[in-house]
Amino acid sequence: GSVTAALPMKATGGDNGTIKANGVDKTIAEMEGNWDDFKFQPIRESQVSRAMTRRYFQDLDTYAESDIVIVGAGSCGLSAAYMLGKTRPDLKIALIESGVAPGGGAWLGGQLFSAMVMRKPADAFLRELSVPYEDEGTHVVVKHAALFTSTLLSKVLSFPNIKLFNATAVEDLITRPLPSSPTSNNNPPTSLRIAGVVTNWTLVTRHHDDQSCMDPNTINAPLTISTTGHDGPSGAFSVNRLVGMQVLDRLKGMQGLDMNSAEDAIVRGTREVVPGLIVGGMELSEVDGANRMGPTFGAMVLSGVRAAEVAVGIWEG
Ligand code: AHZ
Repeated sequence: GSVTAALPMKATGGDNGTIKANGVDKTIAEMEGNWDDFKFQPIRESQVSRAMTRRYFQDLDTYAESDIVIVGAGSCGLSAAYMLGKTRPDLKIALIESGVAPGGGAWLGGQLFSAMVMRKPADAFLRELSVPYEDEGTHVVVKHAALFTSTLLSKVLSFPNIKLFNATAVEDLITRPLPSSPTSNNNPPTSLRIAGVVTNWTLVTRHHDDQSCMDPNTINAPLTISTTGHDGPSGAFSVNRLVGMQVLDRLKGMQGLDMNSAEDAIVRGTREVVPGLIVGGMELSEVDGANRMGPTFGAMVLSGVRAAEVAVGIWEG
């Protein structure tokens, strides 16, 4: 039908759409005061279904081969996505978030309080996003963490080369043996590279115990950035999997809270932990035995910035 026909799809991802009025489109001011004979444009239900499913399945097709997969859309993952979306519009970036709502722990400060603290120099990232803050000398304060997270999220979602797949869990990693590490029938490779992720609807991932035969989907990508947070019901996913695969001996485990050492350690430690897998944010504290920092978010955003920089460096060889 004519309504669904005007959807340009590019190989690098969907088109961002348009918000240009065509001259006959009403303004809000024209609607105000005229509600008695108010009527929406007509629609057939199938048009709604097709508008959603066509785009989604096109995205699944497009991003089945991604350039970079980011696992976890918390403050670190979103910051990495923002930097990659901005600096490398030529790359296809899939952002996989197991929750319905992206943002991880960044919708509130600590103990359900609203304000978000960032120690300097992470205030540079707030200026980059044009998020207003109060300057308290060594640190800055955003009046509500949701202002930071929603602004970051809206910018990330606006990049044409980033697709967020939410309500989608990464439930395994795709691996390839490194040339120096041949497989035998009895032994797993001693070293391997990560070559993408295995995904499933989160609702399915949570029901593998009581439903069988619900196999996953996959995304191939030469680089994965894992930012799934510290250990918990679903955190530290990729690094725990590396231990399960005997690629890492063990995780040192996140240490107690020390803001001063914790934030520096996470930013400094952000790196490619095994070939093809960069780890950032609090997931890294589980690998390195770094302290936690609690409700101060500068290390999360700068770890995201650094993870993006590491990814671009590897990409460019
Ligand atoms: O839903 C998770 C969250 O949004 C998502 N995630 C976890 N496992 C996943 C999987 N597949 C897809 N298998 C998955 N998504 O990853 C996101 C992690 O966000 P986060 O805010 O927990 O992590 P972060 O490292 O960006 O920020 C952590 C901030 C801190 S510090 C801290 C402390 O010191 O106590 N606590 C938090 C929450």
